Amino acid sequence: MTQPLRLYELTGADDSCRFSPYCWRIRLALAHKGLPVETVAWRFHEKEAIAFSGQGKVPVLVDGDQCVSDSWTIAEYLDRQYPERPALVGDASLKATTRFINQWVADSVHPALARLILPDVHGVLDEADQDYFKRTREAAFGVSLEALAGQRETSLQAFRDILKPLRSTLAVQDYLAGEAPAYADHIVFRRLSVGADRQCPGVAGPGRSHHRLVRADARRLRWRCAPGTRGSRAVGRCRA
Ligand SMILES: N[C@@H](CCC(=O)N[C@@H](CS)C(=O)NCC(=O)O)C(=O)O
Repeated sequence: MTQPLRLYELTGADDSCRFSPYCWRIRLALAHKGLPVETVAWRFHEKEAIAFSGQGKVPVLVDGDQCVSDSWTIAEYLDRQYPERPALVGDASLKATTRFINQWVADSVHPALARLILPDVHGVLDEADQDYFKRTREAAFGVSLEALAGQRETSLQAFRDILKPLRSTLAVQDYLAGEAPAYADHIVFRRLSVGADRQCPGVAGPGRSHHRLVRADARRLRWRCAPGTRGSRAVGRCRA
């Protein structure tokens, strides 16, 4: 494999504001595998740019003549395609647990975090995306973005409560995957780091105590992934 892989990632009005946790977990997955990647900034209104993938969401990964979408499918693909490199979802037993974490994050952590950050995300989007984002997210959550902004304190407490099993687990073991980080950790870590991003200062995360958790996680992962994402520069390395 000589050609870098290509990863389509959601971005705000500013090209460097890449806030999608689904895309970031694939960045981490590629770094974990040590695979070079070129990222392509993608916005909600650019559906035709990823139409070749047969669906309308990112992340989309292009690897030579192969195209894969959906973060879980991409992680499985990378393990299948690059078995000689460090495993992401791993053997059958780790994979089963990782699938649960993937689902827990999608069903519980993501909606709770979304209620906190959607109003800010709307503010950092390209103008051409803002109406679509407001309409679809308000329909999905059954509440206006303005009302969500007014419920921040309640949403923050709910979010912290949801993270309790994560805090308890990481108090007694270094990684969700066991002795070394794997895809289970990548799924969760980037979800938590929303709002701790220097690239997206317009998106306020869950606050300082939460940032302490993120910093602790960053140390756990020995996070070395260079944040530079402007244009389609390659992603840095992650020594996890
Ligand atoms: N199950 C998918 C979810 C991906 C997803 O929801 N992506 C969002 C960005 S975070 C998206 O592309 N949304 C497009 C839209 O809402 O039109 C995965 O795990 O990759």
